Amino acid sequence: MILVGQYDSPFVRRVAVSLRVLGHSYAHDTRSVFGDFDSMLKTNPLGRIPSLVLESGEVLIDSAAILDWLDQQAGPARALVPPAGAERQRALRLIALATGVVDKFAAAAYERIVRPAAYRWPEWIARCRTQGHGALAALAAEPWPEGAPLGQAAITTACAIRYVRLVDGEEMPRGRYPALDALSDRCEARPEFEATCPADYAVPRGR
Ligand SMILES: N[C@@H](CCC(=O)N[C@@H](CS)C(=O)NCC(=O)O)C(=O)O
Repeated sequence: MILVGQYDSPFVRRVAVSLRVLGHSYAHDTRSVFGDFDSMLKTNPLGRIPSLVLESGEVLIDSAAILDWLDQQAGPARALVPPAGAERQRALRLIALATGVVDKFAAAAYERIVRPAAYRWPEWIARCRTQGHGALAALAAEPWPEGAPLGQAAITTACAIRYVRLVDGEEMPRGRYPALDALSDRCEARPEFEATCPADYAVPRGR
């Protein structure tokens, strides 16, 4: 299998961590969605990451669809999202909040970093951050028991926390959400997270 996309994308990273947790090995294709755009369009017509190229040559796109495939391969006993019932509903809610955190802080980051300064819209940045913090506060209010088996809700939330700290660190100093600090610390200490830790955020800068 080949995982396409760099680990500064939390969507790529949650797939990478899940592959490792489930015991898959993979090659890593680190083309950039910005620097290698034309080439990326040939892998995914949307020009987005992540994609997962299977041994058959089939290309799965979108992290949710890739993670669904991985859970199908793992079977209900090992799947990272519980297969049914209230536990599944809760996991899907937390995952929606965590991916929403990424969507909102990414929108704010693109506005602050990628868009040329003359076109930036401060009220939009503030609105995105407010929405992101709404979801972070909701995630922080959830129980994240130490010693619980690592599931997709924790993986995606930890990837989202690291991403916010990478792109908008002043918005999430340690201590603002102590429960999320603890979850992040536990996850980031695991080998699957250490091996996929993004060093930097690589997007083109506006002027
Ligand atoms: N819903 C998609 C979102 C993926 C996504 O937003 N990827 C970003 C990187 S974090 C991307 O490819 N951005 C480039 C673009 O959309 O032009 C998923 O879960 O895979």
